[in-house]
Amino acid sequence: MLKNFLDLEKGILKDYTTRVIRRAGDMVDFYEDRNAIMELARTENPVIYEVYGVVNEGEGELCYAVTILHPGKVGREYYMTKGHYHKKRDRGEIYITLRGKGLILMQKDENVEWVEMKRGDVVYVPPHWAHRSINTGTEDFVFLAIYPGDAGHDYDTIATKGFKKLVVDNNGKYELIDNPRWS
Ligand code: M6P
Ligand code: ZN
Repeated sequence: MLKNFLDLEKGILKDYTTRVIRRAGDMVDFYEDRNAIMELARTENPVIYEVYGVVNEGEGELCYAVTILHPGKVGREYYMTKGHYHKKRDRGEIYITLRGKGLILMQKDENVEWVEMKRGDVVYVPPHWAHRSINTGTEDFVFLAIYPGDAGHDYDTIATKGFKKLVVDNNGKYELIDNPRWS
C-alpha cells in the first residue's frame, strides 16, 4: 500500500492490514502486581491497548502502526504496552504522539531513560533500546510508530525480567520506582 489515511485528531488509521487487541489476560507476565493483573484478567478482562498497523516485512521496508493505549491502572502501575526489544537489536523506531499523554520508557542493559509524550512530541528510540509506552493520563494515549520491516519483536526478555523501573501512580502523579525483580 503506497498511501493510507490517518485522522490526526482522532488517531484512527484507515485500511490497516493488522490489528492487535491486548486484554489484561494477555499481560499477566508484564505487570509486577501479579494478584492485581490475575484478578483483572479473571473478572472484567478489559482491553488495555489496541494496535492498528500497516506491515511491510523485510529488510529495507518500513512498517507503521497506531497504538491506542487506554487509561487505567493495574495495582499502582498504569496501563502500558508489553514493551519489547527488537529481534534485530540494531533497529530503531520513531514515535509521534497524537493524543493524550504518557511516557516512553527505554532501556539498554543497565541504562534506563524515559521521555514524556504529549500531542506533537516526536520521540526517537535508538537501536538496541527496549521500549514500552505508558498512559499516565486519564484519556486514551495515542501515537504513531514507524519501524523497520525486519526489526521483529522480542517480548520474552521483558516477560522474564521486566523493565528495571516501574511507572506507578503516586497520589495522581507518576513516579518511577525500582523493579524488585531486578534487585
Ligand atoms: C508501537 C510499535 C509496535 C508495537 C506497539 C505495541 O505501535 O512499537 O511495533 O507492537 O507499539 O507495543 P508492544 O508490541 O510492545 O505491545
Ligand atoms: Zn519497537
